[in-house]
Amino acid sequence: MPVARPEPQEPRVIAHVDMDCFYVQVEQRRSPELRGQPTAVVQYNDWKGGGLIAVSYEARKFGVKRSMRGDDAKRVCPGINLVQVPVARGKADLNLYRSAGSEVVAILSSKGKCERASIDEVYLDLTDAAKEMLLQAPPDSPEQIFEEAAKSNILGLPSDDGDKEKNVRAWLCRVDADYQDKLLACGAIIVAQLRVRVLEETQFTCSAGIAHNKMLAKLVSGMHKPAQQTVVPSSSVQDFLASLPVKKMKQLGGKLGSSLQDDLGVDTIGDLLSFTEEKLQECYGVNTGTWLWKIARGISGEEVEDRLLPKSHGCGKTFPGPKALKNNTSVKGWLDQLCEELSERLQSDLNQNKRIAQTLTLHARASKGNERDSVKKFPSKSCPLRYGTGKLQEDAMKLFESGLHDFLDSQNTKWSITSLSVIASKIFDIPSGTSSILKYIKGPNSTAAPSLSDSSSIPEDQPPGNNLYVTPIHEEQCEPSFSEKEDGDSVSVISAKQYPANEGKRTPKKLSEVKGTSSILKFLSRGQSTIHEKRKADGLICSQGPGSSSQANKAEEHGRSIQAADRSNINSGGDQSTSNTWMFNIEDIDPSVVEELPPEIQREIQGWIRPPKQASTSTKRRGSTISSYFAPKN
Ligand code: TTP
Ligand code: CA
Ligand code: CA
Repeated sequence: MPVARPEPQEPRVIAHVDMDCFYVQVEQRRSPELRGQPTAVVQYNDWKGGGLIAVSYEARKFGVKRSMRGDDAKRVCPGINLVQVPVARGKADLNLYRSAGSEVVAILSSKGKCERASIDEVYLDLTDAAKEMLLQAPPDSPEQIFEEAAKSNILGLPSDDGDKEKNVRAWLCRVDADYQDKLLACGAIIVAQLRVRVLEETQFTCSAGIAHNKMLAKLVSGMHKPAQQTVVPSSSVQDFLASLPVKKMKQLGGKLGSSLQDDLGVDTIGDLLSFTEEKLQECYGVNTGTWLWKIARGISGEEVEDRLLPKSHGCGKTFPGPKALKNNTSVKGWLDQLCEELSERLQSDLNQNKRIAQTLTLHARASKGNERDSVKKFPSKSCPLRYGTGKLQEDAMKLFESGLHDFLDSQNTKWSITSLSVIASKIFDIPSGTSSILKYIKGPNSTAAPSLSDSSSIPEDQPPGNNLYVTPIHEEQCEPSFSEKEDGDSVSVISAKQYPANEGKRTPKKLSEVKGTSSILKFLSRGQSTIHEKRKADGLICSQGPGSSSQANKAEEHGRSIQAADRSNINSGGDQSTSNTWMFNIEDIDPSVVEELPPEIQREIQGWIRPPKQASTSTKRRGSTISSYFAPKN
């Protein structure tokens, strides 16, 4: 459910930038003869010419749409060029598009905080840059307004008369404008400059929305496409929202939006204005009620996160119709392929960005028996992520088996899988200054102390996830994230998607008997063997995805922990859902063990330890371990 965040007091300048027909532009840069031509990128699947996933604006004029198959596109636009997405391991390989997106991000992030929101879009917080422009070189002469800025679309200004550009130039330089509009004008100029730089340096065009918050910027960035930008002055917000259909808002696309329409007769965001905050809270709860009340007024306090990298990695594939997978061998074959790719991407994230993922989740779509659309969903399953292709493959298969077991509910019936995906999430930066810990990632046999850069390349059989004791215990909240998912047959980029996962909690254990100077290695590897022991005993430590939360899982969420994501930002509580955290159970750190560790490790660990919170009695509840909860039912 959406949550209202307080609107910052100071006016902000936020932009949302989205690339135009992105995959097509990437292909047109590779093959310049396609420029200006009706072109579409089709997914890897030759049935009826493949499904279209990106369509050039020239082709759109003929009525070609993303939902079409290649053959249908050719019927409405015989001259269309169809380009197939690159293929690797029998599925789409999006690396080309991903790195093209990174080129753009590198440019856009030069003017302020930048949040990569999907493969082809970002949010920018340009408040400081706009303030600086207003102080140093405010726009004061309409004639000198840079041309791209003068082409802006300003909501509320007449757009269809012949004087549009003149009006825009005048608006950008208004001396009588209030401070907020002046900042917005500077923001519009900065975004226009950035867009020109993107074009010059990458050959890609993009469109943008510029407003005082993320919500409004996102709502208008696609309003004038391609290669244009739209500005939302505060004075135009009410008119704009008055006619905006509720379903246009990302968070209202589903059940909440339908309930607003069906139960309250709300069709546009503006219609919400006739309800008091109390009434909305009564209908939808305190948080969602307040959030609805605020969006009706164009208020949104959501911050632009400082994040240039994706929040998770994922790859998947669909198996439509006759391609459905019907036995463990074929599932394993595909999971192996998907995990191989995931492993490569995790390793390169680790090498390039020094980031580690904590959680592996498996999602599948399935049907059983003769039911075409089984009522019961295949449950998503998660477990702590172990690095190394072999381990990912092994764990993914166990997650699948566990999910299938629950899905079949002890029925001995035929089943078929129509989509599979593996996601690595809860990615966090290895804290800077953690080189001493990293030396030990190499594993118990490694006594050498490699440099940070050496040790960042983790050997396949020494997963940092286990050695470093990653013990995720919290359910992920719904929050916007840039998660990438590849799918060979219907390639989709998941953004603002949640993968709730209650993770397995390690059994608390005494470590005081662990002696010797290599005790951290024992300490760490001991944890690993504990996981293996439990895996053996219980089949698998895993947790279940959406819709399967239980008292037992909730109890896990309240387990005592300390976060060691960042030594300068340690706490033992707070909102852990919004930060990428690396969690230790406090019980796992035995002071006598710490004293025996090499001094640099002692310093690090002692810096993390804080007095624990009073343990909640709920954590002691019987059967509260994820593993016992998910032990196969007989
Ligand atoms: P979008 O930004 O949704 O679309 P687009 O960039 O192609 O076109 P527009 O100018 O309207 O923004 O998606 C970005 C890329 O992500 C798109 O080029 C292809 C890929 N994509 C998929 O593969 N599957 C999908 O379902 C969607 C929506 C996008
Ligand atoms: Ca786009
Ligand atoms: Ca997009």
